[in-house]
Amino acid sequence: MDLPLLNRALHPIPKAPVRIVHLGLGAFHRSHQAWYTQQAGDAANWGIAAFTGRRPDAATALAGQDGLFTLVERADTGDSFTVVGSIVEAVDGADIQRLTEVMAAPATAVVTLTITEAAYGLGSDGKLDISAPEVAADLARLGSDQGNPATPLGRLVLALAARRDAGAGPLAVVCCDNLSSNGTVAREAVAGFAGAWDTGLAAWIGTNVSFVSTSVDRITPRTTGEDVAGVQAACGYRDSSPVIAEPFSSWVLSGDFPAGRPRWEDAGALFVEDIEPYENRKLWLLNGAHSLLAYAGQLRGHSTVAEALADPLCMQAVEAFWDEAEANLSGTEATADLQIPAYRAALLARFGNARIAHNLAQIALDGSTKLRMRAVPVLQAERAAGRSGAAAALMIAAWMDCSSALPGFQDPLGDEVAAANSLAGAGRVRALLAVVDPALAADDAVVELVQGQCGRFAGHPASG
Ligand code: CS2
Repeated sequence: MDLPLLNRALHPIPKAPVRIVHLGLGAFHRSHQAWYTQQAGDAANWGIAAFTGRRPDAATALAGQDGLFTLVERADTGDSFTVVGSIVEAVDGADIQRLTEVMAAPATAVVTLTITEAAYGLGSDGKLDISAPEVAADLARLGSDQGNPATPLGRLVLALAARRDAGAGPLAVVCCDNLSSNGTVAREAVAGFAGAWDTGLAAWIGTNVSFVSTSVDRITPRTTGEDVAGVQAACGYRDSSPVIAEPFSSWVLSGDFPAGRPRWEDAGALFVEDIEPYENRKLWLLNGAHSLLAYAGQLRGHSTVAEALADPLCMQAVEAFWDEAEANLSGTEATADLQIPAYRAALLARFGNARIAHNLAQIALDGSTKLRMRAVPVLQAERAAGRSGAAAALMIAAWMDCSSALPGFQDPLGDEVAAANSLAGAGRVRALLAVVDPALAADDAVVELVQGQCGRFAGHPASG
């Protein structure tokens, strides 16, 4: 007998009015912001219109089940299942007409973004590169009124123009990508984009749009066919699009919401004045270890985070990197609140949850962008303190080794990476380092340090 498809008749979660627009409808948005919104005490007032980024099919699947999906919280002891209903519209990101309509509605108060680190189009100087081909193409489309923008930033800027034209008032843009000072990065990227198209719009954004910085956390591996079958067997309905996540979640936010926001604190979100220590803790300890495991682990023949962590060589590298990171997380007012030893212990347990098959290949994507947030600041801080930064350098070296050793290696700056890999010795290391951070590449001592760390995992496959 065919089981019914998940829908709002089966699961009567009322549809809240749209007050949040999300760009980048993927698994992480659903396990994180959509879940927090559903848990807020005033959830009935806050519906999300979520637009896809790279996967338009995600909208079709969700729209077919009224925006509902099952969140599978996967502990090492078992699964629990929650139906999430805060997404009330799931829309193809190319549907600019619907995007501009919802953004021009005065009820819309918040825009959340999970568009990936690489989508902010930052060059190695940390600024929007308006000459990047996809940005330039969007600017040409906007300038000539021919065709709709295709990048998330271009779409957001066009939608903000619609809001200005409608006189719909201020709102908050909440960046939920893993970047340091992500609110500031989003503001600069949006302002850079808008300014290159319409300076009046850039000025309007400057006074009407608040860019909120956040540190987001919830490990959310890709859903597999087995997961889909598991939900069907456990829940008695069909869900073509469940999301798997660890039970842990965290959201730290800092900034203004001029048109209001859901009471996310009811679900445990933390609102702080100074977000930097929280961001650094997350980006360096969690994401830094992830990238290190992604590169070192794949070189050692592992596929998942839990497998890599069980390899003493990888584990040792993670602990050494954490020691370096921790040395640079102390000394702030928030240090005591950060509870670094407990955080490190919790991370080991989270990474070790073998029921979460978190693929190293997925984490390894977009390395040059990610290393700028995860390895470079620790390396710089260590060297500024007169120490070597060898463990942070090892993460960068492992990325370099993967870039030449792993078939199908991908990077947003893939052409530069390939060109660098056609060189040899210190020249290769310097050119690869320049892809990540030109200032580091200009430092002979750092080039030598990183070169000395290359090959530490390659050629030493884990036994078994
Ligand atoms: C991971 C993150 O893929 C990656 O780069 O490090 O997606 C990580 O799982 C999340 O930030 C956890 O909150």
